[in-house]
Amino acid sequence: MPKHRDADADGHSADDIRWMTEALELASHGRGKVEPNPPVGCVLVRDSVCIGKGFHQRFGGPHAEVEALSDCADAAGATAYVTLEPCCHHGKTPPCADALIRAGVARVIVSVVDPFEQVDGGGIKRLRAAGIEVITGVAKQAGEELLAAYLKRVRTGMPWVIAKWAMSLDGRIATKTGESKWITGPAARNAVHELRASADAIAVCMGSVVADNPLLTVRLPEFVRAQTDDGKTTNSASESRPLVRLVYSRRRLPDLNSQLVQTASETPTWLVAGPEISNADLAKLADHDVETWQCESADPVEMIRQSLLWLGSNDNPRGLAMTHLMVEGGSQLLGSFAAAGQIDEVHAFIAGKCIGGSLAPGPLGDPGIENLADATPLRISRMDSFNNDVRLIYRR
Ligand code: AOF
Ligand code: ZN
Repeated sequence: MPKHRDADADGHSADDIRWMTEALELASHGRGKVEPNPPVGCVLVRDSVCIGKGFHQRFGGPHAEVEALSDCADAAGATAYVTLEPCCHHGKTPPCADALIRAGVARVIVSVVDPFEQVDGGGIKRLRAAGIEVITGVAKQAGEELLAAYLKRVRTGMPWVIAKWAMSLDGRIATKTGESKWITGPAARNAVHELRASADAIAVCMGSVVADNPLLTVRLPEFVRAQTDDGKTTNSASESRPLVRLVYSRRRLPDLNSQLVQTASETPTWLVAGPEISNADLAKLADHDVETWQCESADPVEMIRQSLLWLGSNDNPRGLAMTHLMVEGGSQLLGSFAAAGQIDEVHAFIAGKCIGGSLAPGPLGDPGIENLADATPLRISRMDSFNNDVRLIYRR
């Protein structure tokens, strides 16, 4: 087949890439609302004109293809640009592949093939069997970038891990006396609350709980206003998916008077406990509505691996797999996540201050790496500034 004039390296036409880019933009509006489902967008095109578009808007709601088909009177002969392979299973909604076949579309262009075991190429097969032309891998890199968290969970059973830290220009997260409030300014801290609002859980270690007695809630005006029917304030962008506060504790337990334990009846608070912690101590926390999960291993790397499998499964206390875990610290916990090879994305906030001193800590604690060749390569994905602070987002 001759390559299109403005084709990409895989031979996909510039038009196909342009419409898929639009579908990806639409899909991104579902981020934070559809999880653990993937954000998906769909654009219907005939004679180079968009005749319908839609995206998966909320967990349990209609899929992108169905939204787009209901946005147009007649899709016969059209090309459907879908960011993820159309599904072929009866889940919460009937198969999208069947809906596209019934609507009489002529071509389906897909960015990413769905690795979900109930789909996994089956949607494409069904479309082709119905005589529809299917092309896959269009704008694949951008598609995989948008679906990164979904793809990780489906392939490994674990949520995508975002490590967040705030540091001085010279890479310290506190002074040598431990003072860390505040390194960055209010605008940067607001961005942290926005990030929290789109995550499933925020993880901290016991060191942070003891040092800071944190509340770990989302404090943004729109969330403070969002009250549930029983008068409680919500802690997330999604009421069905309230933000969970997750404490990693190998030996020490949080004080029953800490802010976290005292508010556990209102805001979900879970504890990943090491094997040495007694059942009696765990029961005391359970009496305060803290959900506890004990790991069989005391090895920090193994604790992280096993806890991620627990969080990413439907067997966690929420009964719904997590896709985005944010790790806020301390440096010991971040060091263990790094050692486990489980930091997928870094949000580093950098302030215009220098701290200095060999005893002032950096963001990642032990064990660290010995050789630079062992560092996990991360790619810059975004740069923002908040007054005099900057945020760098790097991804695996
Ligand atoms: C599509 N279009 O817009 C989405 C798809 O829980 P359910 O029934 O909504 O099914 C979730 C699965 O459906 C999810 O794992 C993925 O395979 C697919 N999501 N498929 O054709 C969409 N969101
Ligand atoms: Zn579907």
